[in-house]
Amino acid sequence: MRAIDLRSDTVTMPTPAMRKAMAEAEVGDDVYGDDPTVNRLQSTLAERAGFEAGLFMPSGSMSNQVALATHTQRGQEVIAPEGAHIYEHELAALAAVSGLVPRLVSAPGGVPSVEGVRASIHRSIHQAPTGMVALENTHNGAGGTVVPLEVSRAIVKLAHDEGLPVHLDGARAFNAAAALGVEIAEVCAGFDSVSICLSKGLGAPVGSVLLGGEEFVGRAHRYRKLLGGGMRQAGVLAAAGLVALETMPQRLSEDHARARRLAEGLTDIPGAEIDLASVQTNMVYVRVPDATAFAERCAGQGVRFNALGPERLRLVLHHQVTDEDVDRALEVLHAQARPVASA
Ligand code: TLP
Repeated sequence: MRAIDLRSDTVTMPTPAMRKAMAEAEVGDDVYGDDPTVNRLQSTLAERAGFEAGLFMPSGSMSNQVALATHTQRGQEVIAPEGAHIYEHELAALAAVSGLVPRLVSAPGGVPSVEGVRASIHRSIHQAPTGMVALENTHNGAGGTVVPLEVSRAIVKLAHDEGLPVHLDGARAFNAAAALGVEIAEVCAGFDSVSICLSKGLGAPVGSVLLGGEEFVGRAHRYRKLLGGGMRQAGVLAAAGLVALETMPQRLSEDHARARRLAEGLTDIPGAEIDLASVQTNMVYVRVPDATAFAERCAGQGVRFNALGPERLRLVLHHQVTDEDVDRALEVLHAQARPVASA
């Protein structure tokens, strides 16, 4: 029986339309700016999201780190919400590559407060100066939660009033747009740069696009090269990204509906705790007593998901997971759950 893979939306395979577009892609040397398909991907997403320019990147991590490097100077602080991917999951690249220090702000449900950001801005001679603010929407570490637009707009305004640039890790910005029922440009409005991934819920095999103004993207180009991200005939990959942009955003709400059904079906598992309010897009986080052993038992029954800590599971929905898969996942998780030992 086919395994059901809920480890991440990064596990998705390219669709037949993507593979066809890849085979037929017109290409050139993108380090010289000569790849017409890469250029089309960059301008298509930039226009749709409301930016002057875009830069195709091999990964979301590189896209974020190039943005941080381009916006800041060494020795500065980056204000970010607790649990931010740029800090938790990018191997301290912000320190190793750009010489930055994170200043994490409390973010219940993935949403930092304007006051929290304001209180974290440093100007004193005794402290590392604040160089920029970074937000994440949806917020992966909080369960794929959506940052309300009024909050992100207020934080962007505060940062700009303070003369600070603001980057959005919008790896799943299309999921945020789908959950909010708005266009991607609204999620991105006001930010100085946004990184959008094509290889998560949108299903392309590789890539992310860093969006910003012409001048910013011009400078970002240098850091992409510095990090080894110049990709030559990358149109083969960009072609899949273009198909992803055309065909996938409109179906993300199906993943969100399946995530909700999965979450609701898991609430009665003995010993499991789910905060249904945090299930806003395509992720379900569950607290269980022995997460790793539980995940291993379920993997043995063909349902794969990640244990993120001793008591935390993450299950991620994506275009390869059907309604029947959700039913089967529910059966397996119920069957493999162990009753909590009574004291
Ligand atoms: N997230 C991955 C893992 O790294 C945790 C996942 O499975 O969710 N920003 C956000 C918000 C992300 O969730 C990710 C990937 C990235 C950036 C980095 O993207 P890649 O993997 O393309 O470098």
